[in-house]
Amino acid sequence: MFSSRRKAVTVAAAACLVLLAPFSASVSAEPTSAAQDPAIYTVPNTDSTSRTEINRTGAQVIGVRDGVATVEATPEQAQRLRAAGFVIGEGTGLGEALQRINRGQAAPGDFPPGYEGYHNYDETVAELDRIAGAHPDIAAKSSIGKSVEGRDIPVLKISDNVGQDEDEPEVLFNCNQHAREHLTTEMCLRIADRFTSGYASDPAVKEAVDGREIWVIPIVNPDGKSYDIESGDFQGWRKNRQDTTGTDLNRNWGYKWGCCGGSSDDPNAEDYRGTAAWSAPETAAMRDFIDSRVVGGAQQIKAAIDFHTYSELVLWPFGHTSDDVTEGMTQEEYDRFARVGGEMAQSNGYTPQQSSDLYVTDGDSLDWMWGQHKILAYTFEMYPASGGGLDGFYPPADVIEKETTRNDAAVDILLREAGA
Ligand code: 0X9
Ligand code: CA
Ligand code: CA
Ligand code: ZN
Repeated sequence: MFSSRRKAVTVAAAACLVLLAPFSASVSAEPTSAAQDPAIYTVPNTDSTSRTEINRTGAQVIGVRDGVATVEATPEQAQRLRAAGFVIGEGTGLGEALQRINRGQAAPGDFPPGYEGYHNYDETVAELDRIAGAHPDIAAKSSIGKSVEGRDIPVLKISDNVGQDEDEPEVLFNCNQHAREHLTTEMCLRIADRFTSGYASDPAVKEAVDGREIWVIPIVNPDGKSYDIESGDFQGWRKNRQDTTGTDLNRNWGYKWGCCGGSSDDPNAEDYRGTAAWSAPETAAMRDFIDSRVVGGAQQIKAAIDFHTYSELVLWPFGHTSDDVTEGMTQEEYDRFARVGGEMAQSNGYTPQQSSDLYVTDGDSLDWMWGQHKILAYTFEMYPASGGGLDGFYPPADVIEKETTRNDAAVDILLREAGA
């Protein structure tokens, strides 16, 4: 979708202006690629119903703060939004938004200046190897499968007697389903580091590691992550790298896949659900891994967090319906989600809500983890609370420590709750 962006950078913003104010446009442009170049819009006074409606036009809500939605849309999608009655203003070309962030080129495949503290794919793998090497009794690295382009999707297991499958509640933390949400990889690495380096000295860490089997998957979407930084400049990429347009991994999970207008069948849409449930090898690998944790008929993984950015939210299922109580969710179960979600949000200052309160989705990870396996599964939308567009996906590296340690207490709450 963004393949021709670099050429279209200056044209994108102009194209939006042309739509609204034809007389002010005096642009010498390369009109070919500008026609479908996406832009970022601000939509005030939204609620979950209108945000779902926005996503149904093919546009994508990428952040919400106090009802103000940040929306990514092509000019065509923007016209559909206007036709549906949304007042959306001019928009900022995605290329322009990225240009503001991309102040300096990095070496290809590396994070650019100001972002060096982030780990790319190779650095993440190396960090997991380092941790497993330094703490062989409590940490072990393996792979849950391969991406479209053949990269391993690494997983770190942390527990006492790590080589044995003990009868301890298991907890899953996974990150970076969406390519550009790089802060989440750092969140998973923080968890991996904290529960290993703290084991000898911190009694609370030791208790958690001894009493649980913790699985950490820092990069669910290694191809997308790598593509996003491959040129040395951020690409604003979200999906995986299947069939050039990519599939939105968080619409490709198999519980009521494509059921409810919460994903798109258009390969160019940011929430493209793929050709079938599990058509992406990355989600299929996640499914196979989680299915493999059924031992003696009982799912061993009791709780999970799928980390995303951004908006500072704690979300729980279901996403496919705005009903609290429905097939697969009793009032009692819903109340537990809300109670634990509220407690975690209290600890990190995020806003707790049902995921469909953000907007309706189908085929996301939460719905399958709970719907299929009764895993107490949450999605965290991390820092920032609002981002003014694509910037929200690219906070500089100096926020990493603060914004990942901010979730330590929430992680501890979930680990506790996995034993309840
Ligand atoms: O749309 C998503 O997949 C998640 N947000 S993001 O901005 N990181 O893309 C939210 C998924 C949670 N589910 C629902 N909101 N229903
Ligand atoms: Ca153990
Ligand atoms: Ca076990
Ligand atoms: Zn996401």
